[in-house]
Amino acid sequence: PVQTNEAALNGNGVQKPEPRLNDPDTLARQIVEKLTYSIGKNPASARKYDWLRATTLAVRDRIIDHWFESADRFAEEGGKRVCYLSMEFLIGRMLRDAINNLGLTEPVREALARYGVELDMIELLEPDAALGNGGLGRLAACFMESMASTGVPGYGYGIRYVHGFFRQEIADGAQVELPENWLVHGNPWEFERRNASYEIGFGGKVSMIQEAGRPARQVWRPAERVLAVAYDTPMVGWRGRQVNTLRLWSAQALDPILLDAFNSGDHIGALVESNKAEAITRVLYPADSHQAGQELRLRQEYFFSSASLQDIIRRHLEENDNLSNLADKVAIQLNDTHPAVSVAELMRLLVDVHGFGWDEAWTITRATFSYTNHTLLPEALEHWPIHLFERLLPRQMQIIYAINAGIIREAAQEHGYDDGQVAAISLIDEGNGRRVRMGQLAFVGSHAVNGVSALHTDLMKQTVFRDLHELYPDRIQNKTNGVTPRRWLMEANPGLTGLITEAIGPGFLDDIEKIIEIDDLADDAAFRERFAAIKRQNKERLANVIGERMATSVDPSAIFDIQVKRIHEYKRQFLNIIEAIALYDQIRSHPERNWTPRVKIFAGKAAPSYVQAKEIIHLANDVGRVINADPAVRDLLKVVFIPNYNVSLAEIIMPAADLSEQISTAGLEASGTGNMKFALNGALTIGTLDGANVEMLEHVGEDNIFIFGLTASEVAQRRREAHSGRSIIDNEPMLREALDAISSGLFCPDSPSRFHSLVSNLYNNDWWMICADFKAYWDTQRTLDDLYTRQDEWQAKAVHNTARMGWFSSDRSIREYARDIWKAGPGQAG
Ligand code: KOT
Repeated sequence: PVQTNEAALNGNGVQKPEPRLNDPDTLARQIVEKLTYSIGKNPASARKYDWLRATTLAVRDRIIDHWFESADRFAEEGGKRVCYLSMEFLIGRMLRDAINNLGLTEPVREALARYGVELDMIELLEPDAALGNGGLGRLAACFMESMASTGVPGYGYGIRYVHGFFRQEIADGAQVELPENWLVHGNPWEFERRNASYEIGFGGKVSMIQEAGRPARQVWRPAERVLAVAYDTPMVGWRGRQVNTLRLWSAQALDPILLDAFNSGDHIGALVESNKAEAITRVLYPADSHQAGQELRLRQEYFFSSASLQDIIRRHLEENDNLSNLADKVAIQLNDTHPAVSVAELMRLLVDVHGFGWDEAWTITRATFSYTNHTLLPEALEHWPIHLFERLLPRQMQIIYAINAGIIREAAQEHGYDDGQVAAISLIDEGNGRRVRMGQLAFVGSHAVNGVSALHTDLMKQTVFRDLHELYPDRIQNKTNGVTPRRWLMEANPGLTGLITEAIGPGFLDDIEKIIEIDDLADDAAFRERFAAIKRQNKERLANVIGERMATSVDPSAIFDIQVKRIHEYKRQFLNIIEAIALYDQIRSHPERNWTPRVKIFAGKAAPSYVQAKEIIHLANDVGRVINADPAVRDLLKVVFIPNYNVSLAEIIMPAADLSEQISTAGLEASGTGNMKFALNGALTIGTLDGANVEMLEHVGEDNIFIFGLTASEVAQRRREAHSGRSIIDNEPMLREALDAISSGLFCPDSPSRFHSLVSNLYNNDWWMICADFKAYWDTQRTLDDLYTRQDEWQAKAVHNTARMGWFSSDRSIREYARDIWKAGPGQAG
């Protein structure tokens, strides 16, 4: 019999593993143990990929210890939990983040070095988990990390897409989309939880039933049912103090092989059902800031909302007698309207399944939910055709009508609303073919609604939610976005992190706002030089990536002027390209002038169906090909488009920028978060008064940020006046010549008319104010050229940027949500 050590037995008589030590010897031993017994290789025969897997498994063991401790602590404390419902989590690679937060970076590096394996090299082999499109999904990932780091018991709920965001290649200058396959080699970070699975219904009928001695109630009998199966991924907080859970749902057929069909020889028929079910979680929709109106998308939204709510309710009932205190124990945050059907689904579960009266259920629902809006763009606001909604979710549709009737009754009886005012707040848009407005549903079903920057929140009150804001004036509040300093400073920029640690000690690692202590060092020439030397190294690293991936050489002493983000007309990559062409033209016309060398770097994906965005990508590539090959510019200007922008590429790009382009048409970028990552890493910003740029200006000071262009209210004014670009172009020779160059086919001799519609849109309309803002943008760029020649001044401003960006940490955002909206987490009564 196996000898058990008394001291190692816990209360249940179950043997507990020895605590794992974190020295290089122990780590080396355990990594080799994983290599041997989990992977079946010995150190001599192991390939790089085997070492990655073995290291991941050894690190994972330590995470699991902390994970159980956190779960036990939450259960013991009985405090309020936060559930973050998001269709997207753009996590990126996980190993470096986990190792960093556990404080294992150096010991693991040393352990692997003993076998001649480089940690930095094997980290690159991990697939980049791209379960999101851009800003909204990356914010969810930063929030998960910050909840674990600030002690909030946070649970992420989302979808386990088999195929994440598509891979982008550039062929002859154009975007090509290829399927992404992050799970092909398995995923060591996830744990399938077969015991946490729920039935999700679609379609069918609703009927009233009357049982003896009970009130009549509605019963939904779905025509189709699929199974949602949970996969859990641990999310490690700073210093491993807390490990939270990201629970992603995967769709499976209830009966994977319908035995009847199979036995009768209909193999194909048997598999159709399971294919249809599994299609729900097969692929991430790649449309950012544009509603994907397909039925499958609505199925995805309901699927993960219902599974998450059933899970939340089940856990609540394991710990409580009934659901009447749900809102005291759980806060549910809706990340945009993608999970907004949850409002109707929770009502259904409370009323139809758990027997609550309507009014009490509504009180519980509103107290439980809160909703974050991430865009004001009309084309991105979700509104589902009633006929589709009704066919797929008949009972939820009835509930939405009933919620609407209640809101309208209140508005008419208590506030004297007339028909026009009622139509404005209604959950049903009667205008174009009757649709359910998901933003309105999320708003009325929540006790708090927030925007993601101060400007965006103000504009929400004035535009999309003007009428609901009038009816419920206390509901909207601001929560400015933030980014996690662990991934975006410590891990992406170890050089800068080391310098700051030497200068002010490690306190800023636990409280990033202490980074302000380097502010005075902007006046210290020796410090500035070291700061600049680190920037130089990071630029060399990026220059190497550009050289390897694209066979283009760029000079790290030039200004690295970078715009990386989704490609969208409102983000105005086109304005940046036009400026590059104008500069090209000026350099050729005035070779005698003292031009400051510049490398313009672009990266980002276009939605596959977004024609103009794809043309902009094509233009950037075509322009780069011509300019980079022209000996007349003598390396004074390069234009580079790096393919396949993702989180891992961002980690190399952010630390390497001198200049960050945040040039959206004012009023249209809800917040931006790339702007924060760049500035934290010491880039200066050229930007409009839009989104969080406004607050960055307040924090870094007007001498340290370069603001140009129309304000949001000026943009709105011009749009009302039916502004067009023609007269501006006629009076601005540099702009006209740049546009003429594009139209002439200079950059696309193979297909000279390729960009005609892009250019003619500027003449006829200029909806995005590219012509209107061109001159101010050009002038500001030339000011920056000049400043760059005075390196002392430039670097002092760069230091001020890093020093003053601490407030833009997602730890600060999360603490505000916890205090003002969730009433959960450290220091809250909950
Ligand atoms: C996409 C579809 C519908 C509704 C909203 C979106 C959306 C908005 N996706 N990403 N965003 C961005 O979210 C970021 C995080 O709040 C913001 O910083 C950024 O400005 C939004 O564009």
